[in-house]
Amino acid sequence: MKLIKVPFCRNSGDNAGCEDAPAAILEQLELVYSSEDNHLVHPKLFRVEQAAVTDDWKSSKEQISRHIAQLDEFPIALGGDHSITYALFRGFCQRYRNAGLVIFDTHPDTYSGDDYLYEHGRYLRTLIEEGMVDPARVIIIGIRNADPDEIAYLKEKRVSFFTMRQLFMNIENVCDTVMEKARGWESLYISVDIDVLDPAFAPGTGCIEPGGMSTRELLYFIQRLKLLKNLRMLDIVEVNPHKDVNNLTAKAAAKIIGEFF
Ligand SMILES: [Mn+2]
Repeated sequence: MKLIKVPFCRNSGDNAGCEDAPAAILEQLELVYSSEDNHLVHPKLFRVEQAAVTDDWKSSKEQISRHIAQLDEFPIALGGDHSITYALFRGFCQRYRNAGLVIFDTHPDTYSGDDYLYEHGRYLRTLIEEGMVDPARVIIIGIRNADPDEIAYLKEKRVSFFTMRQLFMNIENVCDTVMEKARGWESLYISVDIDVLDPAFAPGTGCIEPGGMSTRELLYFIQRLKLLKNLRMLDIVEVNPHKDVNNLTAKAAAKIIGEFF
């Protein structure tokens, strides 16, 4: 397994400092001794690489895409803000065709403003608009407090999404539906925006939103989704160590990584 540090924060606005997350998450990973099915988690079992990012988005996105395109092992990418998923997924698509995305996120990230093409609040819309991903192969889980225009866009493009409220009513059913859909894709990419978690579990992120998932609920999804044979890559984004409390958020991210050993 490869852990790819992507210390890039495109918009310093609400989540400045999230470029420091890869180091913080790796530090917490040292304290994860096993996955919950009791597989050893140990530095000898993974390699850490860093994508050659700078302050410049244009060159950084090329570097990130190139880095992912040449990998031959299961990678977990550590952001950085959600804009990096644009570049990561683009590189991923050079290796795998007909890829689908399962995204855990509070927000749809389909903001319409043209000034924000690659921002973390719109990266998904740009992937769809550029034809990088078929919207029929996108599932978003955990939405709450979304801009109605963004929801309208999801509906127009027929993107599947599940709100927190739907999850609360029946998490098992939602997971069954997601599994059934995702297992039919040629390859699967999972993106975890840590703000999908309730701020009680993950306070260290830029856009906190009450009423989210517990770490336990996210683990439930991850432990089931990781069984899918077509799963090829995962990213974890929007962790911000500067806003964290007692490393809770970095620890949650590290625990998710630990499940892949
Ligand atoms: Mn996001």
